[in-house]
Amino acid sequence: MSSEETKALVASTFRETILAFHDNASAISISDFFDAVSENLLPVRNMYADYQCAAMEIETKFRVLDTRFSVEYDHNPIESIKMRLKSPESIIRKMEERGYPMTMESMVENVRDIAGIRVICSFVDDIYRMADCLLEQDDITLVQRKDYIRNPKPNGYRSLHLIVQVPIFTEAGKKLMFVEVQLRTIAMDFWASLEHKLRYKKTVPEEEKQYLSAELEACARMSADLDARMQAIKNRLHQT
Ligand code: 0O2
Repeated sequence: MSSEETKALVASTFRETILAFHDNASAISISDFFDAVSENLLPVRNMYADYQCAAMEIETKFRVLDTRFSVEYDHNPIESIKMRLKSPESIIRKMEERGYPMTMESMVENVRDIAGIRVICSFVDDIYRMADCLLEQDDITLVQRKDYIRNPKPNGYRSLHLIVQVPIFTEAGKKLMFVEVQLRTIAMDFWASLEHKLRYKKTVPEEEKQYLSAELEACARMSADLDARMQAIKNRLHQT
């Protein structure tokens, strides 16, 4: 079934349900109506709950590492952790752009960043240490690693990306879930948030966009230099 056909089928089923309720409006209580709506949303809520649990597992692992490091080395490698679940619109857009079959099975297999964790570290070496400590854990499987710190994107984007698989244990048994982990420094995160705004702002004229892209590229170089110098200071402090 094509994506358009699927959307049409879901929309017509939903419309029929609403109309059936509407035709019997005086006989049906509002709570039965909302119960019926939430029951129909259950598969989607279940799916998101699984991804949320997987992201929570990874987040906890990083929080444990941060706590252990603070005791062992008197240093907190992690500044903050952000979690996000990809919206249904973004999932569908990605599947359409990549030409993946528009089925649930294909979504689960191909869209591996539905659950995302962003770990903001103080220093570049913390990023690699945190990544190694996560990947050493025997319930974590590394599926893909992209090192945009050693190999920044042409626009200057830097981060370490991992796609991992982590088990979650639910009332229905064990499920292996994909989670995307992005590790970056504060400077990398600051840069990426601004660049993200430029990328998604549709109203910027082309000439202005080129100027801002060049400025962002220059800022990316400065932020890489800042990270390197802060790391060097930390290393020297550590030796004294
Ligand atoms: P959002 O809204 O953040 O989720 P792949 O899935 O590996 O085939 P993909 O998805 O391009 O290809 O993977 P990649 O390169 O690892 O990038 C995934 C995510 O990294 C993006 O997610 C962004 O969050 C971030 N990212 C990658 N490149 C850039 C960049 O140039 N600038 C900024 N600001 N962020 C970047 P999404 O799905 O694009 O968006």
